Amino acid sequence: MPESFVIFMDYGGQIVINEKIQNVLNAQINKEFYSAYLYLAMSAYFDEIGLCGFSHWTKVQAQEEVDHGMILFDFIIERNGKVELSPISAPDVTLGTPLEIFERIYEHEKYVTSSINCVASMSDEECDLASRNFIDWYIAEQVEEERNVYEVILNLKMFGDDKSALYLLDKDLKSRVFKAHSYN
Ligand code: OFO
Repeated sequence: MPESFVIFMDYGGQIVINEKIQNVLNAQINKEFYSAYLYLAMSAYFDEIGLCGFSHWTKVQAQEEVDHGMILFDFIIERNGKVELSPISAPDVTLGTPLEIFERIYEHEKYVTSSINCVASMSDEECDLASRNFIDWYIAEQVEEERNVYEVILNLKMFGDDKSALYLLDKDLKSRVFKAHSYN
């Protein structure tokens, strides 16, 4: 019997989460909360420079990231696993123009996508189908997130130095509404 199957059971015969998957899910919780910090730092900066719509958009994104972390948290508990919270690093905030910041967001989301993909492949390798099924939601969510960020980048590139276009985009980003997701 492969080792990964043995650790599905605890001493009471209860089904528990695969330990390797538990570790990567715990690491993913940390990445989601770090993402929330990063977006909050950007939100504060946008507010400082008077781009209230950009500030609102990144603040809503921070709420979404907390949500993503909490869904992972609830899943580990649901699978009788152990949540392990590690320190959240201060965000490395090298701020610049809205375009530079959104390009940075895009790179960050691509990094998160690769991390989610690793959780999916590890779940396959470990035959942990419950986790594999669970992580599908994140895979779809990353496609949407990357696209949303990319659209803002396209707009910013198209507008160039046009301040009135930036003003209109700022107004548009202000309309973003936070939608809570949940596990279960
Ligand atoms: Fe920005 O994404 Fe979470 O998962």
